[in-house]
Amino acid sequence: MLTESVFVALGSNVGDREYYVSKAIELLGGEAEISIIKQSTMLETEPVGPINQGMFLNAVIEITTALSPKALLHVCLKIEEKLGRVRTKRWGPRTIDLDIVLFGNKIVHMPNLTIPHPELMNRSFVLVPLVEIAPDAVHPVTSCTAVEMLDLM
Ligand code: A4P
Ligand code: MG
Repeated sequence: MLTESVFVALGSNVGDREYYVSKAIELLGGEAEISIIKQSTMLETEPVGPINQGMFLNAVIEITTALSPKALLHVCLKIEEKLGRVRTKRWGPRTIDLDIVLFGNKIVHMPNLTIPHPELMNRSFVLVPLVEIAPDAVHPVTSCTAVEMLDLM
């Protein structure tokens, strides 16, 4: 049963960014218990954070899934690992980041998983594509919609 409406943010700033974002979406959709519902356009964004790095390509997708948050995180980490692997002897830089932004109205505080994503309200590179596909998506803690969160920035 596919019940929960979940939003996943994708970001890439290494290599063929468009390929990595598209491939990650394809791999998520290929999972038996995940259906892709909507996909935002890919936005080129300035890197946020302290490290001097290249421009990002960001997107947000809506999925439905029967997986638990923990099981979905496991799938995301598996896809990151698959796409992040450089075909040399050692691991290269991360090519794709998959963040679970919202998971229905669930609130999760586990050692390795926080939902809603703690930085959601501060990140236009997530809020802009989220507003594009789900302007009325609600943050279960603040009750703000995606549009309101973007307006508050
Ligand atoms: N984790 C906890 N909560 C979650 C969640 N809701 N979704 C844990 C996914 N993972 C979650 O490690 C992330 C770990 O966080 C996971 O193992 C999981 O157990 P990581 O992805 O290896 O580390 P990271 O991505 O380097 O760190 P972090 O803090 O997730 O970085 P961010 O916050 O993702 O920032 N600028 C632009 N323009 N666009 C970007 O996409 N991304 C970053 C990375 C920085 N600047 C950016 C962008
Ligand atoms: Mg991350």
